[in-house]
This record gives sequence, C-alpha cells and structure tokens, in this order.
Amino acid sequence: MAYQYDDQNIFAKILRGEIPNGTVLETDHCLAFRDIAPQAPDHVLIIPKGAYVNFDHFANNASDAEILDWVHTIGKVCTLLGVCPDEANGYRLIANSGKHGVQDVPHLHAHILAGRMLGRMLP
Ligand code: D5M
Repeated sequence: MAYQYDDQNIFAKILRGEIPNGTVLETDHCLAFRDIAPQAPDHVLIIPKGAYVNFDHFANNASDAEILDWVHTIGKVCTLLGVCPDEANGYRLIANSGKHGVQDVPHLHAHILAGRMLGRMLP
C-alpha cells in the first residue's frame, strides 16, 4: 500500500503553526487540540506530528516511540478532561479512516468525545 500524504491538509497546517488551534496538550510526537465543530461538550483530536494519512499507515510505519506517545497522549487527554469512566461518565474513542470510515481530514486523528450521553453506534 503506497500512502500519499497531502501536506496541504488542515492538520498539517496546524502542525506548522499556519492555523490557530485550541491546544489541550503537546508532546514530543503528538498534538491534542479541540475540534472546531464539537459533537459533544468535550471533543478533542489527538494527532501524531508525523505525516501519517490514517490509522493503518501509522500502525504499520510509525516508530514504537511515536505509537507509544500517541496512545499515552490519548490517555492523558482523558485524564485531563476528567472523563475516565466511573459510574457517571466515560467517552468514545474513534479514528475514522478512508472513504468508508468517512474520514474528512487525511492526517491520522483520534477523536475523544465526552461530556454527554452518546448514541449507540452498533446494534
Ligand atoms: O473529522 C475531522 C474533524 O476535524 C472534524 O470533526 C472537524 C475537525 N476540524 C476540521 N478543521 C479543524 C480545525 N481547523 N481545527 C480543529 N478541528 C478541525 P474526520 O474524522 O476526518 O471526519
């Protein structure tokens, strides 16, 4: 699979500092920022700084350090938002990939959605 990364995508511009963003957390390999069109009271995107189109591109090509940092950053964002599940809350973690995944921005991003009761995704 040959992945074509478009360096003009909006998240590449955010990483280059060309577009402002609502940063929640920045690490060596990742940036977490608020979604511009939130679908829940807390809606944060966690992206690797590397040029990865989607999840499988990242999972099959990124270094262990990049992968660990992305996973840890997602966990830290959950902690920062105060949504680690107890009886009262929780969150949804999504990475839309490709056409059937209805991915709009072609730079890997995890969505964390929280702060309200979300609809059931699967029957
Ligand atoms: O979701 C792409 C997400 O990216 C969507 O929820 C809107 C969000 N988005 C688009 N532009 C921006 C900027 N400039 N800042 C923050 N968030 C943004 P997908 O999974 O690709 O369908």
